[in-house]
Order: sequence, then C-alpha cells, then structure tokens
Amino acid sequence: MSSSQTFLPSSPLVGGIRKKSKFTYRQLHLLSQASVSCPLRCIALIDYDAFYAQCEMVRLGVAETQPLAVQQWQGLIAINYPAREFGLNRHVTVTEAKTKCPEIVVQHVATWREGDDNWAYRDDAAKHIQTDKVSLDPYRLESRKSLALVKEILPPAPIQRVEKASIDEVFLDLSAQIHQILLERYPELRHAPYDDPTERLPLPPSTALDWQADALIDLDTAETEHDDPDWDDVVMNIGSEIVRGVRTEIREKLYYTCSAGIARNKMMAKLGAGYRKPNQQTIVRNRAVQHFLSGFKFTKIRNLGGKLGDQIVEAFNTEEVTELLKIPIEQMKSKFGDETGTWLHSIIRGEDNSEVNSRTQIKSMLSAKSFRPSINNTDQANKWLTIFVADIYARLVEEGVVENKRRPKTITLHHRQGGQTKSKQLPIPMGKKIDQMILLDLAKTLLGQVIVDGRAWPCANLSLSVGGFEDGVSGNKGIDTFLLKGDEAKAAMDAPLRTNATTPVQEEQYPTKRRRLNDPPSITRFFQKGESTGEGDDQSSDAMVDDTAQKNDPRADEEADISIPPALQQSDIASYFCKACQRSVHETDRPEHEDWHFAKSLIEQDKKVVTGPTNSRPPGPQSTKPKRGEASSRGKGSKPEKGQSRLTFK
Ligand code: TTP
Ligand code: CA
Ligand code: CA
Repeated sequence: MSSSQTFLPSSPLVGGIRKKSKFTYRQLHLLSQASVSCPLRCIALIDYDAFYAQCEMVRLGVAETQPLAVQQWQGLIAINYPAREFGLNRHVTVTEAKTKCPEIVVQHVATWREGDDNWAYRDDAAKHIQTDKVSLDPYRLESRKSLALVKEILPPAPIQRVEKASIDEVFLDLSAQIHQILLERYPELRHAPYDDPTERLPLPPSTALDWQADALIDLDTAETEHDDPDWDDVVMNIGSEIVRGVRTEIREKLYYTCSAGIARNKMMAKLGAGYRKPNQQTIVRNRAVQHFLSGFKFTKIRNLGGKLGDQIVEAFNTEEVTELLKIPIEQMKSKFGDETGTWLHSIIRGEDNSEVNSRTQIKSMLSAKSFRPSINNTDQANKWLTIFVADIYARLVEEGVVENKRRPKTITLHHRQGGQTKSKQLPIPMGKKIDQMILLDLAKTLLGQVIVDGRAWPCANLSLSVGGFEDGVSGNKGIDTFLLKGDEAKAAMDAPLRTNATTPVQEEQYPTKRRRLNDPPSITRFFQKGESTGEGDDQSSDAMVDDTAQKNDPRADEEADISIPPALQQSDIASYFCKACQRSVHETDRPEHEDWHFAKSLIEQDKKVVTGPTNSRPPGPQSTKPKRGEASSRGKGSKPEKGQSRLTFK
C-alpha cells in the first residue's frame, strides 16, 4: 500500500502558521460525486498492449517472448512487442516482416466466407479477399471479457464509472472510489470544522508518496518534489494503486498486459496511457501537467488529430503545444469562433471536463462487403445477407437486444452498381423478439425490392445496416409482458409484413460520387477515439455518437466510427491523391479507399434517414455535463453461442 503513512494530527506549521490545502471540504465532497468540476478528480485510461496480437498469443498459447503479428489480407494490423524489437510496425508487409524476423508467427484474422455459416480462422484467408469478410468477433469477445472483469474488480455502481472507449480501451472515473478510501485512511477529512464546506482541508502528511514503479511525469518547472504534496497528489497516488491492482488482475486472470494513464481528466489519461508501453502506467499529477503537455505536438491530443488539428496548424503555423500556449484566447476565438476558440485554449492547458460515461449508445450498425468481381445473382447476394445478419445480430446481442434492453427500429439495405447506390429501408416489426430469421427475411425482402426495380446485377457492393435504436420496454416489463398488450402489438408486428414491403419507408438513389464527404479521420485520430477494426473493403461498423456527443465532440460530425480508411497507412508510397480526404493513397489501394468513403457515406445517409439531418455544431467547451458518446460500443463481445451465426444457407 503506497499511502500507508499515518496522518499527522495537525497540518505542518510553516513559519508558525498552519498551512492549509488548496482544496476545500466542498471540493472533497464533489469528489464523491465524480463531478466534472471537481479539481481533485481522477481518471484513468487502460489500453491493452498490441491488443489483437495479445488475443492471438493467448488463443494460440504461444510464449510471451514469441514475436507475433496479426495479418489482414496482405497487411499487418497488430504487432506484439517482441516483434517490434525487430523494427516491425504496421507499415511493413508480411513478406518484409518474415524477412526481418524469420521466427515470427503471423496469424490471419478470422473471416466469414461466402457460402459458409460461421466465421473461422482459415489458413488460406489472405488469398480470399473476394470471398471472405473479416470477423472481429474473437477480439470483441476478449474485449467484452476484460470489460466484465474490470467491472467485477471495481466497486459496484454508483461508485463505479467505466466507459468502454474502444475495443481495447476503457476509461475509469476513480473519483468516488478514491473519496471512500481517503475517508477511511484519513478520518479527519470526514467533517468540516463548524460544518463549513468552504473551509480548506488540512494538508496531507508531508512524507513523500510512494509511487512504486510507475512512470511519474516530472513536475512543472515552478514545482519541486520537496514541496508538500496536496490532496490531489494523494488522490493520484491512490488512483495509481487501484489501476495497478486492476492491471494485475487482468494479467493474472486473462493473461493480457495493458498500459494505463492516470490524470485529472480523460484527455490527459489518454496521453498518459500511450506515454510508456508496454505494461506500464503513467501518472500525470496536476503539478506536472504543463511539463507533460509541453512535450507533445498538440495534434497528438484527443480530438486534435484530425481536420480541426490541421486547421489550427494552418492558422498558427505550428504543431507545438508550447507555441500555441502563447496565442491569446481572443485570437483563437476570432479564428475558430467563440466556442471552439475557448475549447482549444483550455484543452492545450490540460483542461477537459468531459465525463466518463457508462452509457455509451450505439446509433446504428453496418455490415458491408465490396465485390471484386461483382456478384451476379440472388443466390450469391443471399449468402452475403446471411453473413451480414449474423455479423449484425452478434452485435445486437451485445447491445442487449435479446433482453430487449435496446432495439433498432429500421433495417436498410444499400446496393451499389457502378456509381449508383440504392437504399431500401423497412421498419423492424415491434413487439416481436428480434432474431436472425426476422432480420434475414427483412433483408431478403429489401433485396427483392432492389431486384424488382431492375438493374440489380452485377452488384459491386452490398451492405446491411440497422438503426434508430431505442430503449426497450423499461422496468421489469420484458418482451413477454409487452406481447400481452395483445392485438395492438400484433398489428404493429405484422404491419410491415402485410404491406409486403412494397412501400419502403425510404428509397434514395444517388451517384456515389455526388456525396460531399468529410475527411476520413487520420489513423491516430481514429484510433484515439474509436475502436480499431482493421477492416478494409469489408466493413463492420457501429455508429455510436449520440446527439449530445455531436454537440460536444469536435469530431462527432465527421466520424462515423467505421473502419480505418484503407491504405492511409501506406500514404508514403502513394500515387493517387484522394480529393475527398486530401491525402495520397497508393494506386493499388484506391478501390478499397473509395469503398471506405462509400461506407462512410452510407452511415451518413443512415443518420439522415433514421434521425434526420445531423445536428452538428462547432466544438465547444464541455462544461455542461456533456454526454459523450465518443466511445465505440461495438466490440463488447458476446457469448459465442449467441453471437455467432448458426444459420444455414438456403
Ligand atoms: P491500438 O490500441 O492502436 O494498437 P495496439 O493495441 O495494437 O498497440 P499498442 O500497444 O500500441 O496500443 O489498436 C488496437 C487494435 O486495433 C490493434 O491491436 C489492432 C487494431 N488496429 C487495426 O486493425 N488497424 C490499425 O490501423 C490500428 C491502429 C489498430
Ligand atoms: Ca492498444
Ligand atoms: Ca487503443
């Protein structure tokens, strides 16, 4: 226990005057509520080291020192740390990797295969880009397992606040738990003298805090280690103990190593987590924030990796945090508007009031495949629809559809032929448990509509999405009670089938190129925010940004949390310039890259169809309880027996 020092009966005397803490009893109380305005709050981000690679190492039972990489088609999407010692990274090809490190184990990701009824690890997957579709289910399952473990380790809600931030990242708001520990260890903090909450706390014991092996960021220049610690230091110290405990259990129970950042907010916790890897944790004490941030380019800061970051670089001609600190707030406001300017001014000073939100909401889910060569008949298309349904259903299960916690209202099929995309949509019958058969029937009906319209074949891309998520029947009323509502429910349930789907809710036809697309996120930015999928021309994605988040998140209007833009990893060998995202892309990757834009456009379109036009605003300071839906919730994993398709192909 690192904070086992005894609490001094009285605060240290300085020049005969009792020195008090900077913090008040009221602020200490705010800690118990995990208030975003509490200056003592403590947030951690846990990020798994080389996540997919570790999943494969554990699954395959290879030695910890064995270099291993995860392959997708011809590229590598995860490289473990032993392999990184050979200079390998995501930019090298499989052949290069094997040359540089002959003993490397290269494992291809699992795939769905046209005509097969389940995903599987296949030795020949890399050669089957045309007939296979990547499945991330194995990693989702592991992700879900580890999230469940983290939740089990920490005290229950409302003390517990855990937000899944991506497939391999989780934010913890440790404030309330730390508050409890503080009061246990330092009972003197329980009551304010004269019950006056504005009274300042006594100082903590002046003995140096034991930070164990954690990477402790050096203090700001104006501070010294000889200065007495204040309660924020003690809070970080306890936070660090908790995180170390969580990491140890993950290691012991699931065999994964992870790294963590511990700081006063999400933005700095995230920066801290990536600071030293693997298997380390980094603490950014409040007194070290300036020093810590000055070492970064601001484009590394969460939310500043993308378009906004580029605009700032252009406006102020620098990427350095230290340079930006010299720019007056007025100038920032005049360049970017009041809200964004103020937000920017704060964020580079390490201020971030976004809360750790346990209730991340998915808005839509999409499963897609581009066909090269195109497919030519209903049989082929139906096989893919079966795969899409299985893929989406697995994620619906994770989202609590079986228990009717949440359910989507609509299902949409997008069909592309040449430059033309058609979308057909149907409501998902209410009052009936959603299962794979229902979804597949609806999907086939939608395909039927496309075929009736003519010009269905050859088809270059098909995708299926569900959207318009709603909370299911609340309280104890399960689906059965709901069904008891009788005729009404039955009518609702049958309605779309009776109309035989001849009048789709929405039908839109547009040339793909006509859409004005937002820039795809840069790799860093994308993975700062969403989960990595590593998928190329076959997408599975969940759009999860809720409306509130869109208002608060500078990138919400430009990110649909879909797969990584293909080939951006190789932009250094590029020869094709993508106007949509203003980046170079290797010519051979062009089709995939265009597909990425296409998939993104579908999600945008879904947003319009299901929820109306996106209400996007410039980013603002996140001071008023933002409900950030920034984290992807896909990848929660599911029980294989539920999450994987068992449908037979017709
Ligand atoms: P990251 O957390 O970015 O990386 P990592 O876990 O592999 O390595 P690190 O130790 O540096 O954190 O991504 C998590 C997983 O997402 C990664 O294991 C594979 C997948 N991914 C892709 O598929 N493509 C990508 O470009 C990136 C960045 C990640
Ligand atoms: Ca990681
Ligand atoms: Ca990560």
